[in-house]
Amino acid sequence: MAYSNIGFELQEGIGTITFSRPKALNALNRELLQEFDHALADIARNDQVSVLVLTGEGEKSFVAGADINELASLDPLKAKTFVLWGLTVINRISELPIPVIAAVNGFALGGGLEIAMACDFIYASENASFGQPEIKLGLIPGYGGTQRLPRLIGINQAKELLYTGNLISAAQAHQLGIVNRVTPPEELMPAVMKTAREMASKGRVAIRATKQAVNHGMSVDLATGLRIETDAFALCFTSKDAKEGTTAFLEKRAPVFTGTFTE
Ligand code: DAK
Repeated sequence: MAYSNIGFELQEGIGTITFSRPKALNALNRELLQEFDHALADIARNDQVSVLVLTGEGEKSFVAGADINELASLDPLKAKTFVLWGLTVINRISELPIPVIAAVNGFALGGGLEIAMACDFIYASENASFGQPEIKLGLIPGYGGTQRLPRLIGINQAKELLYTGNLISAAQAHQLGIVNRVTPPEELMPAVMKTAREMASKGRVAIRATKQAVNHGMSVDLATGLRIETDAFALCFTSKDAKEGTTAFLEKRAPVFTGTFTE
């Protein structure tokens, strides 16, 4: 599939998807979501991609939310179909077996913040801003904002952002725990790539097991979460990476992980 609303490149095992509708501040229209959906499905099947980075074209915006032109034309039935499909697309991010970093280079609003929150973590440039402004449109978030934001920053902080629709700066988002790291704009991608390379050098089976244990464990009680971790721990021993990692340590050399999800 040829893409015209996103870009994709793969270098040294690190895939980068760039949201690319700069005239609309990379707002999510149906076509962009279709392309994004397709790219995520491809990446899920591609053993060459060890880490995925999501970012926006230009210096102004990551994603300025759902395309308001399209939202304006919805009726209740279309709204439900559209939002369910969009949510499926965004859930693909958290379900990918590899780490996904959001490199937020500007506005991350509405669906943009929801995409970023579905990633494993967020790095942001100093000029980034964040918000769930749906309330100003007479709407509520449709792609997980009422659920992921309170889980990320706590119920009370989330309600204030959701009820006011106010935007917050990268520094405030960092303070609230939405963002892991804030950099000057020109240092954002180098910082993201450095972390991505560090993760790409690790065993992909162990990374996958970690992501599954954390994500599945967070939605259940602690005892169940600990059982999930136990099973994920045991799963690591089905891979040659566990042997390689422990042997390399004992032989005082760097490990070379080659395990795949399908071995
Ligand atoms: N959709 C469409 N076009 C957008 C857009 C958006 N979300 N955001 C910006 N643009 C367009 C502007 O219309 C403008 O286009 P032209 O006039 O040049 O043709 C261009 O991008 C540049 O924007 P501005 O001129 O406004 O630039 P400023 O720097 O002055 O302001 C801004 C930047 C990001 C503060 C402002 O553009 C803004 O407030 N944008 C809207 C942000 C927003 O409210 N986003 C939507 C969040 S709601 C659901 C499905 C999904 C959702 C909900 C329900 N169901 C199916 C039920 C999700 C909803 C959302 O994400």
